[in-house]
Amino acid sequence: MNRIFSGIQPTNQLHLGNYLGALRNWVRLQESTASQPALQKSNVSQPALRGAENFFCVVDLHALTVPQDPESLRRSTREVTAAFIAAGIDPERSVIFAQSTVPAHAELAWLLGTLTPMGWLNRMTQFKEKSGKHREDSGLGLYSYPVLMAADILLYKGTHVPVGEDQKQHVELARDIAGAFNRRFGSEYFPLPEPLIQSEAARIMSLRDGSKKMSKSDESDYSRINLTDDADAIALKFRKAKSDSDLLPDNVEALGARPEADNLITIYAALSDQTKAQAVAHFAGQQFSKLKTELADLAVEKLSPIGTRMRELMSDQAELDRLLKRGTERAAAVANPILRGAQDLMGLVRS
Ligand code: AQP
Repeated sequence: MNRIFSGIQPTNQLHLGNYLGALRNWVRLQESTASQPALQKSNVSQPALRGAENFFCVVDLHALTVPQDPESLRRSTREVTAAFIAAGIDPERSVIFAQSTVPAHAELAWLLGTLTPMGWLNRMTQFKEKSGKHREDSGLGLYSYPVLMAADILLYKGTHVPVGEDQKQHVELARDIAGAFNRRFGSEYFPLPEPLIQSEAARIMSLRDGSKKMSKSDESDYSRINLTDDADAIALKFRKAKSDSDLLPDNVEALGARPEADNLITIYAALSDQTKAQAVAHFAGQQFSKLKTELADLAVEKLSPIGTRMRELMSDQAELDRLLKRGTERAAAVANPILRGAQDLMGLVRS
């Protein structure tokens, strides 16, 4: 049985990078379990995932690896749930839940942590980036984040993990940990999960600095387009986006030396479902301002319905909580027997 697992941290509002790098792809994968053409549209070159089960998780335990205000975390958890649904994840066809409501995630993470050499974790670039100069003061949770992520995936015997380019290293670590478990306990218990990375829009960059990833935790709100931004905010942010003074090039290779132009062309191509080469051809020889204007119009057209639906969903917290609870029950029904199987293999006595 193929199982798709992915998650997003409720660390702040979701942005265009989360949408193009993750959410939109999840929706297409969800559709692909019923129809093959949608999968092809996602640029994911995988055999049919028909019949796969989808688990989409609000990974609140991961969010806690950096300091969170409790009230903001609660709000973001519901807001991210609303974003999943508003973007097109159907809570009936896919399982949507909050990570901390299925305690087996934390339990399996402990078990897997006992098998994970520190040398593997020392190689993780996200820890290096997030801990920065304060490595010694960083929490253990930030360091062991990839082990929890491995547990998230393996707890469902996940086979496919749609993520942006930035998370590929963590999925590869999950494969290594699954392999270590299987070798140690003499069984092919966990499948080796595969990252599903779409080729275009895998890494959307900050609007203020084309060398930095668009991120929820960037101090500047002008660095990202939030899914709840209104038309004026979207237009203003694209207008203020960093640019250069040259005309736009007529070939994709020339974008290599122009990170900001590359980023905006990538976003335009992704939102208009074109290849980058098609988008480049469309703007060849034009001013940067033309790209910004067309991009703003396109982004408003694609994102406004999502923002509107999110606001509607957020106005009925009881219904959101009901949907999350239902997701928790469905997730736990799959996760708990898999955790018990791992405990048995490891020799733990269960009452
Ligand atoms: N800029 C991006 N471009 C493409 N994909 C992205 N993703 C995140 N940023 C981009 C993808 O979104 C999914 C969820 O990511 P996450 O929120 O769990 O963690 P993150 O990658 O650390 O995202 P942020 O926005 O940078 O959050 P903070 O600032 O809280 O760390 C993943 O599939 C990711 O690849």
